Amino acid sequence: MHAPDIKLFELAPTRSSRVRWALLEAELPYESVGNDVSIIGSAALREVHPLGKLPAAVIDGRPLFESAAILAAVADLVPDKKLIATPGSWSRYLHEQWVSFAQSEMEAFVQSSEVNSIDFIIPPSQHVPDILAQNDMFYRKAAAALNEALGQTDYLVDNRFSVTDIYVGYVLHWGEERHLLDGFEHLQAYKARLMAREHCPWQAP
Ligand SMILES: N[C@@H](CCC(=O)N[C@@H](CS)C(=O)NCC(=O)O)C(=O)O
Repeated sequence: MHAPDIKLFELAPTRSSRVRWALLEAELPYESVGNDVSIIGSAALREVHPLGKLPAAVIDGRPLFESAAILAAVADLVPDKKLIATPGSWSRYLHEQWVSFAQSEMEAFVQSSEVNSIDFIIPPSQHVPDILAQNDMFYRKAAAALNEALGQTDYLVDNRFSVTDIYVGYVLHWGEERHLLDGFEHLQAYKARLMAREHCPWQAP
């Protein structure tokens, strides 16, 4: 296999850390572009991501955005590492299931809470503070279901660490900042399992 040429637009604490972690697990070298807040919305990033958001990647000259898509592309580059279920297998659909679940039922709500409480994305005059309690309620509803699932298994797909866990783990990491994992012992144990891994880039909140 030729070594793929990979550029990652990133900023350490953001969702781009998912991709950084996957690249470290994959042992694939890459060029880090940005790692400074000025990269967000820049002309260079907009050439790869239409909204100028992170992460974005260029793999062998082909642009790709959305952290879930980039994780899958990276993991598929190194099938021997088994960082994602085989394409076409039922396990791959379980990967899609948990990524979609985490994205739509959990991440969307913490993202909305963040947008409505910091002045970086939109000015405070546009904040809707009343939305925060509702966001927390929806997040915790989904977190309860995930907590139950993780009472049965250490990792989400085939009980083996994969990029599915990197994707979902970040959603938990984010929720933990808002104390949304309180009372969910299986989620806390899972999060601790992920944080104990050598390449996990996240710091305890
Ligand atoms: N669904 C996207 C989210 C991308 C996203 O919103 N990234 C944030 C950083 S974590 C960003 O670049 N925000 C800047 C902005 O909203 O202008 C993904 O997972 O890649």
